[in-house]
Amino acid sequence: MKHITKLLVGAATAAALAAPAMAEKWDMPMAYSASNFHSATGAEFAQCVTTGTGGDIEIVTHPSGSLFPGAQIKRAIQTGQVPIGERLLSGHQNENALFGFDSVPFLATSFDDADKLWKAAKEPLTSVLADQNLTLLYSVPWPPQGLYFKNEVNSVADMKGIKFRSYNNATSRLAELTGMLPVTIEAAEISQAFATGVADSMVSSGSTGYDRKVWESLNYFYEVDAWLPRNYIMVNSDVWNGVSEANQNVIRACAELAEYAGNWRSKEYTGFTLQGLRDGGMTVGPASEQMVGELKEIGVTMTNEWLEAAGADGKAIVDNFMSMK
Ligand code: PCA
Repeated sequence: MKHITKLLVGAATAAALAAPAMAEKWDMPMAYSASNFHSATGAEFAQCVTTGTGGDIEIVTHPSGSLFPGAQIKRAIQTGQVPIGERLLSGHQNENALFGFDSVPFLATSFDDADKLWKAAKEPLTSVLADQNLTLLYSVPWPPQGLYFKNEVNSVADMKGIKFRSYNNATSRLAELTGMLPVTIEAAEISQAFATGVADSMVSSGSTGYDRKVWESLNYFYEVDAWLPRNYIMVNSDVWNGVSEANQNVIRACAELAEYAGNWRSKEYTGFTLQGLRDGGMTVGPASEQMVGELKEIGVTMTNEWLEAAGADGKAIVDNFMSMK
């Protein structure tokens, strides 16, 4: 925190001494509902930047996929259609397997381990993004992923033939390996998908089920703690390079605060939203031993597949992570 205070004070002084710059407005697309903790963290980050830069840069967040749906946000930033935005990078695993490091089943299953895995992955991921004209600002994990179903499920055999909502390659692969039928749907669209029977299950956090009131269609949430995927806030690098050093320092400091606050919120939101699912009428609890055992076997297959796809860089992340445990 000392580091942040120093940065903020230094930056504010520099901003006050500098000649007045042209005020810029940065639209920031975000894919998840306005009430979600990622969106709340993003709104605070935006306010921090707007205030900290003395209005030189005003960031305006657009949650719920209202400006761009999730799948289009990364490209929109890369091509300069928007200067900044938030994206679940594992949604782009087909571009580069490294983007899927946070969705490898049972590699990191707690907030502590997700934090260590992030420390191991941050540098290589930053450089992959830099090659794509993207500057990484901060990243916040979702709560642990569990399985949602309409009907009771106690084993992988019970999952056969169920229509499954996926949100990235890893979740589609999980569906295939459990005999389910994957269909990719953005979080913003899932309430309708479940209501109309396009899907009857998904893997996600209690948070997304709570945000989208899935108890209106689904009845069971099994805590599996399979992984904690992350959202990332990124800026177009050309835009970033045009920002004064003083304002870059302010933005970096706001990002550091946002990452800290977002982590904290994610933890708090875990228990709160699981209780919200219960209050909505869902049965919430740990998965059966049999189901966990079978899912872990599938996890081994998926880990090997990911390591093969991600090559030496992927192995280095996992080795680095293991050395911190
Ligand atoms: N919610 C997002 C991604 C992970 C999560 O917990 C979703 O379901 O789309």
